[in-house]
Amino acid sequence: MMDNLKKTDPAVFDSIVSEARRQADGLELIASENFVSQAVLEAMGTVMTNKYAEGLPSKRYYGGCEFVDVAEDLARDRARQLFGAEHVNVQPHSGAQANMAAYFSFLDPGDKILGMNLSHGGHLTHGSPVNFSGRLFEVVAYGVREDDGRIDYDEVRERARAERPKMIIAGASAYPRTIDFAAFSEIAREVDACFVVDMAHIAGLVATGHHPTPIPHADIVTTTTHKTLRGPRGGMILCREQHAKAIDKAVFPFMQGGPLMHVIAAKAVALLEALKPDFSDYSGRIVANAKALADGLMERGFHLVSGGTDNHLLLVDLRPSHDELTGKEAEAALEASGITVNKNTVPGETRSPFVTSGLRIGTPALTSRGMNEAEMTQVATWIAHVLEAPNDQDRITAVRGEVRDLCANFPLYVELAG
Ligand code: DSN
Repeated sequence: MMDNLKKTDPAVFDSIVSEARRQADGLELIASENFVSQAVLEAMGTVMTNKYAEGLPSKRYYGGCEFVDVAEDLARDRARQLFGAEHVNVQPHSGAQANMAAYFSFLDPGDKILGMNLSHGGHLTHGSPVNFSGRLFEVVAYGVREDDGRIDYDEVRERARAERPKMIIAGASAYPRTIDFAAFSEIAREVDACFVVDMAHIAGLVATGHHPTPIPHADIVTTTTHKTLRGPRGGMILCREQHAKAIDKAVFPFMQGGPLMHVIAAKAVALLEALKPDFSDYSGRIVANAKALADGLMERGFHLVSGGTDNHLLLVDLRPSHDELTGKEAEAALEASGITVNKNTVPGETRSPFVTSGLRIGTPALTSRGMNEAEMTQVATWIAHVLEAPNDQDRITAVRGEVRDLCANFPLYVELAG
């Protein structure tokens, strides 16, 4: 496999093989990552990367688009079917760009938006001052309640009434609980705000009914395609027919040039996979695995924000159980043990975002490898063991070996990792 690449550019070839081996030999618990199928990988590595196709199927600015049109139409039709949406644009290169297009289909610079506080689980593009969203719009934020780590819908309503934002955005990158989209929608309607949902993290759960859908409640729904949805890295926007023109124009020509047709072809493949019954089983197992991991960690003394999880991720607040241990140190000790997670701020955070007091842990990728609750309990045991003595190199080496043995029982990309 990849003989031409190996010959032309051995350095890049080696980096790819090493990355494949890293993915295969370790436990991937970053909540936003997943492993695409071989079919999705194949679609991405094709001649469709050669084609310029500004515009939409049958309405392009270049000739020769008849075959990329087929792939894009398949992606759009399948996404509409999967999510029950009236209109879909599959061209955004990423979730951030999907959000930018969604905002600019409704807003002008300087308008006010209400989004979730990043340190409470929101996302950079929901109004962070270091992101375009915080630079171009006036931002007010809502968060979670300190005592139970849940979104405070009363606070959202109060803020919305007091601030009269032009847009409210719901969705999160580190929120372990079900989001009440109907409640958000009611608030948005009351203050005459446009309601946008960023369902990037939970898209696969939404597609299969393992999280309530935002589609009937939101004006616009954005997502990435590579998290729980298990497609190629990219973005997508779903909306009601009445917003279709504004969304399509905000994607192109406002925000992007040529779409990545090889990625759109791979999105079509992933969406076909997501329509199959076994994807629903897979999504259910993601949630069951997250619950098993949460239970395993709580039994071993860890404190989870909100006391558990309803979805694919959990957020560990290290302060009550490991007062001196930072998220940064915990991430490094686990990484050395073959367990990849990311440090994360927690509600009421007292450390910097580069240090943090928390860990975000998610189950989509390990579930794709076929792991189940028994393996999650084992992972919880290893995490507790390593974090009890994060500087103990012998302990880290021993766990690294055990992790490698477990991974060998759940092979991944065998041809690549060798
Ligand atoms: N970087 C993604 C995540 O990890 O949640 C969000 O964009």
